[in-house]
Amino acid sequence: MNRTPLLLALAATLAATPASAAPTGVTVSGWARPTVAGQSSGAAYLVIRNYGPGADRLVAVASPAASMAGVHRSQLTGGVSRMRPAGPIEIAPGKMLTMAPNGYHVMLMGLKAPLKPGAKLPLTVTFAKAGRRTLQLPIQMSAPQ
Ligand SMILES: [Cu+2]
Repeated sequence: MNRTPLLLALAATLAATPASAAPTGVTVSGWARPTVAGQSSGAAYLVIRNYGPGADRLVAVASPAASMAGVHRSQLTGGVSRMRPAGPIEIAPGKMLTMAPNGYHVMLMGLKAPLKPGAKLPLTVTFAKAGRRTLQLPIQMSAPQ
């Protein structure tokens, strides 16, 4: 098991903040891709870190900006990219899940308005143990650096 990237990230966080503010449990960030007028679906990508002592599971996503949202996984099959519902995703303790184009993504269906670059996408993410988090994801062309 390779824990180095997470440990480095954790060490950087510990250096920057008092020990009492060190992350525990699950942290979530992410971004969403802009869409154009007339585009009814879009995608958002989450970065989930599990600092807790036990595994947790991403069980649901929802957004007031779309009539339906769900986690999908894209996979190349015979040179063709297909996506299907991912089902609950388990994040083991000490692990990080990074969603990205052509992999796991949050599929937004029935967008009520275009996702404009520079605006925010409200998204609620539910974990089996950590419970519900409400995020305001930046809308931009590519993942934050
Ligand atoms: Cu999808």
